[in-house]
Amino acid sequence: MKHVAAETGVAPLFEPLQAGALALPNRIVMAPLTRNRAGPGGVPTELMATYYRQRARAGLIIAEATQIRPDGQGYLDTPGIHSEAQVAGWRRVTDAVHTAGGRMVLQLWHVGRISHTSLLGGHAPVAPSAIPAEAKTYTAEGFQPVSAPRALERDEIPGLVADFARAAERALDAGFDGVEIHAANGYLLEQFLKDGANRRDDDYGGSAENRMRLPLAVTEAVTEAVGGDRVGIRISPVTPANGIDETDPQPLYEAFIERLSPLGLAYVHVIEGATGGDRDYRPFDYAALRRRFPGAWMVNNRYSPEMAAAAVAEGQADLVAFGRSFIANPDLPDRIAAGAPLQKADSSTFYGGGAEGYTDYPFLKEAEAAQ
Ligand code: 8OZ
Repeated sequence: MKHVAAETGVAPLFEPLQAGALALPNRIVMAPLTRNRAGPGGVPTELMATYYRQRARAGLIIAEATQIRPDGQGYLDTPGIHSEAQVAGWRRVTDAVHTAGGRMVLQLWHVGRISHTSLLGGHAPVAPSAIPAEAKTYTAEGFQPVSAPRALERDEIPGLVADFARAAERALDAGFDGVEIHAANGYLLEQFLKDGANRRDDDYGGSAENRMRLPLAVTEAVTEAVGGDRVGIRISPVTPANGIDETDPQPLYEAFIERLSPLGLAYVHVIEGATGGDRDYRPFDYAALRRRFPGAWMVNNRYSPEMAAAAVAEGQADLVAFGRSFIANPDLPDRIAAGAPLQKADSSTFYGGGAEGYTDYPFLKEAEAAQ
């Protein structure tokens, strides 16, 4: 396949890379994708094991966002990593992926204010400040506006940090090769970072230094728990996802990356522009972030294979995460190597349901055989 890749100009995507402790055979990463197919109690299912096993040809699989504790859940049927049953369920998934030759990290998630009382035993979501988001979430009653949050008390913060670290330990117990901290897309850690959601007047709000304090404490605790070389972090400096906003993202994120750099992280994963939307949503100098980070640099948001190969060849990125293309093409790296056409993802089956639109996208060989 190597010679075909060279002909199509995508060869840079098939150079191996050591990212911290993660030995990656190619640069094509499966992005974390919420699919709302966990079983009762947020336990990963056999069907999820099949779905991820099918995608084991990725250089790295980032498992879907997974709540670190019950109040970190914001949508129906998302998986957790806080109960023994969830750990056992994930163990079946990681075994399946490893047996198929893959590598997989778990995305550690707390939604903060992006939740609904019906998912939280009647309680209000927790957030840096009691400011409701202009956003909807998916509940047993369908899409609903998120519930008004309450501000976390200062003395609740150490427990939150410890719960992230414990979730990271559980992820390794469940067989994951590492973890990715979800600090993007308007969820809890980004709510602390960005001034549109954080109006705290203690040492976790106000200045950029103060707003970075919780995300940094979480990253340090997770790093202490499992080793920085097994930790990545996902950021989205300018996204408006889930009603989030920041007045001055450039200096905030430059300072954040400078503070992350000494922790020896395996990678930083950046969503460029508006999540799932306009890459040029707001001007931002991503290269200025990259210059400040010594580890692997992963980019995401609507990359075609050709754009991805150019980004790697020109040194703008080490790794490229693909979302929609990995939903619709389980063997995406093989298709890219062969220059084969990509199947299109059906958005009506993204969230919830069963095997349809989940484990039934054909592999290249099946697609050819069917013609
Ligand atoms: C789509 C639907 C629900 C959650 C994110 C975890 O945006 C998500 C998510 C995406 O990071």
